[in-house]
Amino acid sequence: MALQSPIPALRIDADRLMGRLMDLASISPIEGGGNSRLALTDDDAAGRDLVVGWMKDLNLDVIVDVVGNVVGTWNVGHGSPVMTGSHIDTVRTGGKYDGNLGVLAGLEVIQAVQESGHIPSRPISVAFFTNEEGARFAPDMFGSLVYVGGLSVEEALDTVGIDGARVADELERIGYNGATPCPGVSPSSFVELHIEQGPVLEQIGVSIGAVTGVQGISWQELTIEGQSNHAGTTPMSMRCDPAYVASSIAVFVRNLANRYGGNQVGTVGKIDLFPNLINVVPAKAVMTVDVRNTDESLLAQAESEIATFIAQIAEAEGVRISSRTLARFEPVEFDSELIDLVESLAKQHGHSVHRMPSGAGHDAQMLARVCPTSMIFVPSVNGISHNPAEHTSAQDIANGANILLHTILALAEKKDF
Ligand code: HGY
Ligand code: MN
Ligand code: MN
Repeated sequence: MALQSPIPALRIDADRLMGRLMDLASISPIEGGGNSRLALTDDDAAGRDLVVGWMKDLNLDVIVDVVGNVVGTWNVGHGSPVMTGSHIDTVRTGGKYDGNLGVLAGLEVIQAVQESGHIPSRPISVAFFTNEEGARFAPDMFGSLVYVGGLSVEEALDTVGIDGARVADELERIGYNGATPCPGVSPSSFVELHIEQGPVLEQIGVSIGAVTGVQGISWQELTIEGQSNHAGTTPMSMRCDPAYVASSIAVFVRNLANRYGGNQVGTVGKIDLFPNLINVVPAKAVMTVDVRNTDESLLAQAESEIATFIAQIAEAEGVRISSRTLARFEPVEFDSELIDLVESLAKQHGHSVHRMPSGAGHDAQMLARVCPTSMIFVPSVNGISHNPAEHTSAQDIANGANILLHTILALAEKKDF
């Protein structure tokens, strides 16, 4: 029998949800209307404190685990909880909605159900996971990966960020070095509401994305060591120039992604030169390569081609290149029954709906390791994200939150997980 919401007429309080989104967005605002709350910074801590306060206002049982993941649970019914949530850390030039929407919509769902007087058959949890972005500490989906047992607590706590800070020290400094052990409680199911962060839904004029899975992700850091020298006196034939090599790798990655086509993407988002001066051939370059594909064999092939190019150009230019893997996650398929549920609820509510994979990484891809999981997407205006201009309309936000509401309510009545 297909899953159904027990109270289909219920709706979330859209104004209350928008109010909380704007309150959270008022913490560490940046020019252009976005946010900068890198994981485990004071700004992240301020956001955490605000959301934990809202969880406590709803009388949720709030736990903080050993890597700072926070889970608020409405302990009603029986059995393992239906869980929703996302993240509230942002990239340095983040928007208001990436991650924040999933956490605050989950909070709103619980409050709307509490106020309706309906008692779900299962507990309902809303979580925010530590360092989903991976921008300060790699890998991304860091906290949810530890939560599901995919990264050891010891390794996680010892992780050092791009600024030299250590995760354990930062957790302690901001007061989120919790006591609850990881791996955490496996929910009966997990569903995450998130902005699409891409152009697809807007371009096809569809309101809801029924997310089928997440593409594979490969992150590596390359350290390129050459010969620092004088920009004016050093003949071109004598140069071992890390900046030239880093730039060549960036061009190669771009051309490879265009050559593969399809879902292949490739990004060089970070190149640091040392000493980074106008009249010095650099001694060193440190750069990152992010390549992704929905097809694991193509992703592996891309990694192999890049490795071959790196070896060739290192030889030709006479530089030494070392590589460090920062993240490597294979593509994830979500649960077909949950995808069907999201799709049918969207149609029942009169929305157009489109099945699609996620180009961005999400905590849901980690929870999918331990329970049936899916995601709900809402459109991103102009497909913009990881940018202060990130925007999703209030109507799309309300649509997505109402589909999340009834997805959670239906899953809370499902006995045979
Ligand atoms: O990189 C990602 O896809 C995510 O935003 N962490
Ligand atoms: Mn996100
Ligand atoms: Mn993000």
